[in-house]
Amino acid sequence: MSDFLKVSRDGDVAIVTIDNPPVNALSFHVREPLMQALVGLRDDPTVAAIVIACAGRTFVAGADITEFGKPVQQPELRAIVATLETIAKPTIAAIHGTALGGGLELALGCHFRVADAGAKLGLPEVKLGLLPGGGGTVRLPRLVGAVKALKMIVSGALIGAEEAHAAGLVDAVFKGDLTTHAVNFAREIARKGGPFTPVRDRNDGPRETDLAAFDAEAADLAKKARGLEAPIACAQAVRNAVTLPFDEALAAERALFVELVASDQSRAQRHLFFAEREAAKIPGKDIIKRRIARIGIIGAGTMGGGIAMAFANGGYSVTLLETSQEVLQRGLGTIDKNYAVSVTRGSLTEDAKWQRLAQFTGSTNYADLADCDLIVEAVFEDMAVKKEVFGKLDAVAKPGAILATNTSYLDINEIAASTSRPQDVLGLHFFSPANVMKLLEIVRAEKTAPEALATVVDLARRIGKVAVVVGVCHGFVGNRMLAARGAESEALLLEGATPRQIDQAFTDFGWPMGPFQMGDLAGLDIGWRNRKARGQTAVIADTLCEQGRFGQKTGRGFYLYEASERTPVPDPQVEALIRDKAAEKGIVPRAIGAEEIIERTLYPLVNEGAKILEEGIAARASDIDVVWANGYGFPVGKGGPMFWAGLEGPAKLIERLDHWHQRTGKDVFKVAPLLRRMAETGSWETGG
Ligand code: T1G
Repeated sequence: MSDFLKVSRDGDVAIVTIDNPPVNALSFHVREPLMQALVGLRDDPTVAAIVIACAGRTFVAGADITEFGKPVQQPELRAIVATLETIAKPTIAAIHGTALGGGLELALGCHFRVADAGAKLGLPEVKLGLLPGGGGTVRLPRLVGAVKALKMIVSGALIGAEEAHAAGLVDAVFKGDLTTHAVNFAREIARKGGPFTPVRDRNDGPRETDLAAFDAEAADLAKKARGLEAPIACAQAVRNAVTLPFDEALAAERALFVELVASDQSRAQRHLFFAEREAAKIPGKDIIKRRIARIGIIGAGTMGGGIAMAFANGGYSVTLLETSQEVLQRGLGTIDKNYAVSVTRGSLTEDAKWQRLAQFTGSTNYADLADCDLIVEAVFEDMAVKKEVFGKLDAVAKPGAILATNTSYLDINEIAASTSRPQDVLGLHFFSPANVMKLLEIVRAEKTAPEALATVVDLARRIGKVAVVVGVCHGFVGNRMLAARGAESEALLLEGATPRQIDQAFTDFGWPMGPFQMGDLAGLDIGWRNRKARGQTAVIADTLCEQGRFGQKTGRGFYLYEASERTPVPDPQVEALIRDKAAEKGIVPRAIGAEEIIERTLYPLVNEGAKILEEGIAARASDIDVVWANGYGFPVGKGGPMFWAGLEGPAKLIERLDHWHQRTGKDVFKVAPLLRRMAETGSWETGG
């Protein structure tokens, strides 16, 4: 047949095996031989049934995303599915690993689907700013019902084989040799005889779709879209599936797909898809990774506890060390409570909770860390304290153990130099809550050994984190750029903007929340302590903190939190405080629009990113995008700050940054040479 597809026979059952590593994407070089094979087998009277399976670790994980935006090569997936539905003999998809996007759509073109017990199925196109373009929005509702299909397609979430079976998406679930099970299933079906109904003609879901309930569900999901077009299009396409004739709904799906695939949002989200995978690639060939089995965590506070949970959730045994039994028990108690919340929410079973808790060992003795392969320090953010801890670690840790610090700001070269093994020292900068946030900034210090780095990059993937390797500077990539983004926040307030106006400009841009609401959520006292440690001031935020207004945790910060602790209410007292401080500085307030707010916050963000690239603190512009999309809520529909700069127009950024530099003389507006070069070349390549 071809290098990417072979046809074999087991008696009168034909098995079409796709073999396109690493994830059997439906690239053109697969589609062409697949179409030929199906037509041939359809018309071969010696064939009683056809099984479609895949070699390697997964069934088809979708259309080939690298082909999007390029001229389409025929046959397309939907033509293959249409051909499948002309086959009278039974067709069976044998699903192992993942059946995603176009892969599930191919399977929906078959009369039957059987799955391995560990398989996952879904239509995650929405995460690429798309919708299923191979008939998934029209066929899936016919099997699982409109509301289930709506939830699956708008969220892009995957479901397991058992849930898929219960929902009517797969017809049987097997353990063991799936292809053999599928062939036996096919033979049995063929023996029983047809006719076999293609999914397009089935309606196994609830007879009548309660459109009012459907629309209410769709409206609810749309609220969470935050300006993303794909979720809305997905809901519309599924609604078409239950209100229009099949072929009309299919045509409507196509039109929506063509529109989305050409959109900036989808280009941005596809950029992030590949950027996340690129970020995990560190230079150097055949680096031997160290074996990691046991993890040690020093500090059972908010960060230490969350980090410990992240590793336990990844299946690792964890030794949690604290200075006293009392503090240790408090930390373990918080972990227990967090798992209990997950059980209550149904995202964890009671059994799983106890299994996780059994992976923890508490200690107050450094010697108990002697058998750990990786030790993460998460103690108070003070250099002297960190050095003392690393000194003790240096004495007890076994040779080859990786010693990591969770510092958010401090100089890791200095910490490493306080040990006899700087080659084993690096930063693992988790984001709070560490058991939830996906981003992990892995900080490579000057002497960090390549295999130590490669080991933790691999480990990050095993615990479900998105890793980005960064160099040492104050605040690394994320927090350093955050400081540049916030540099003008106070000035904007003093000159006339309100916290609500600035936050509104951010949420309109697509952020989950603006800087002032975020500050109140995280706690204004953290930034206050940092500024004091660095001898810096922020006249308004400092005054609020002096008044005990630390944000949500004290019921008031830049906003009031009376009714419910999470809903921010503008506080006239804060606005009066801002007016007073402005008057003290002789600043006359003026109207400030959203455009100016974005210029004075997000343009410096991009500019700082350019400086970070120039200094080699980040290896790729796309790494910076991954940091901001996974750690700081940068809208995925804009692809991250560096990708967004391309959409916004580097020339405009430079013109406005120059404007504000002249007006304020502030460094954050001083245009980085790389940004000027990017405006000429269109690329962030440093050429370094
Ligand atoms: N197309 C092209 N390359 C792909 C790919 C795809 N669909 N999926 C993965 N890769 C590459 C990836 O870039 C990486 O490359 C390597 O495979 C391993 O991936 C018409 C519109 C399947 C769960 O959204 O979610 O179908 O970096 O590192 O962690 O309706 O890959 O090694 O060079 O992620 O084991 C819908 C996307 C497409 C699923 C495996 N499908 N893939 O995870 O490996 S749109 C998806 C994944 C579509 C139709 C539409 C994951 C995975 P490299 P990996 P993994």
